[in-house]
Amino acid sequence: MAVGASTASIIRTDDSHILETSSLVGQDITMQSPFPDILSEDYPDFRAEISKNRFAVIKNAVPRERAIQYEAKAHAWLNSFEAGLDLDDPSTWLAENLPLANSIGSYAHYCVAHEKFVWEARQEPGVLDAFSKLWETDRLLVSFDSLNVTLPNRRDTPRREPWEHIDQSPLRRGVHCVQGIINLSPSGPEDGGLVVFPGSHKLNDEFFDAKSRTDKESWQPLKDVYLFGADELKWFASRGVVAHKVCAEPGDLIMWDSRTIHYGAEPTERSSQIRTVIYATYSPAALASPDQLKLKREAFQSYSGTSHWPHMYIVPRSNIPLFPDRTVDPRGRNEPLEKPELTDKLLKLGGMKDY
Ligand SMILES: O=C(O)CCC(=O)C(=O)O
Ligand SMILES: [Fe+2]
Repeated sequence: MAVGASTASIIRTDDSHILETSSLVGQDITMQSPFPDILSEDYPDFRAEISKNRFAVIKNAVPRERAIQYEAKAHAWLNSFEAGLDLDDPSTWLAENLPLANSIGSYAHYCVAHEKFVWEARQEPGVLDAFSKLWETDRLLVSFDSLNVTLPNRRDTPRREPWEHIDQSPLRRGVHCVQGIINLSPSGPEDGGLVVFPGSHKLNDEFFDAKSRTDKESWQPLKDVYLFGADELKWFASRGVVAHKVCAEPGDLIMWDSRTIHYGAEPTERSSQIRTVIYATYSPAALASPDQLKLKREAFQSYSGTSHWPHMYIVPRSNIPLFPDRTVDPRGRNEPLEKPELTDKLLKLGGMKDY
């Protein structure tokens, strides 16, 4: 696994994920899955569904009433920045009343990845059970990912266009990462939520193998994301791949294979539902290299978020974001509003304590 990755050095940046890979260009450095057989349609539970469709909704992984409490905490967090914001009054839903979002419209700065309620949601037994079952171990790491609170029909900003992508480097082959969304608000057909393209994962290898050499040179082993252009999507569409909006209720856990093309859809103009989700992905701790674990620990200690990945592709985010004109946001934070209780479980999931 990870042939060549150790020769590369990570340059830390804020929102961009740059890896120096000049020494890798031109080599055959595809990395096979450490778990080629992890998904099978023979399982008697949600794993069969993930195997077949590459996504699944695990109902009530979090009891509904606790999900509603996490949603309230998320909204209180959003309200902690500007007095002018009132989530019941859409006329106040303006950029100047909101913290800075990242490139996908979610909140990754201000130590939010280490807020108490986020850590509590990540330690929900039903969520841990699902990932433990999937990976056949309870020795897991969790991602330090972002919080998404999407306000529908914002008046000050156009609706985000679909941004179809996968969250696995084209150099990685097979299942390396299964992502999770802890869903805290209703997500019906018109509401904001995950859109997946079932079956797309089966076509990725063929698609990427056919790409030209110059395209391939831009791929990086620890840059686990690939954004598809309109023409590229046509290639998938002509092979029968179509979009599917995943619907879910508060407390449901959505899981999907990172090789499945997907994006987070904005609520349509017919929805008035605020979308609130926590991104949380888990993978076996044994897969983390010492270098990546070191980065993860540094991120933990500085309350930083990283990427969607728990054990690799650890890209620490600054907690003091920059405005578009590159000036520093004075609302930047060095610690969460409410610190989590550092339980044994939390420290292990966070990579701070060995199993
Ligand atoms: O917001 C979403 O539903 C999807 C976001 C996303 O692309 C991801 O978590 O990888
Ligand atoms: Fe994604």
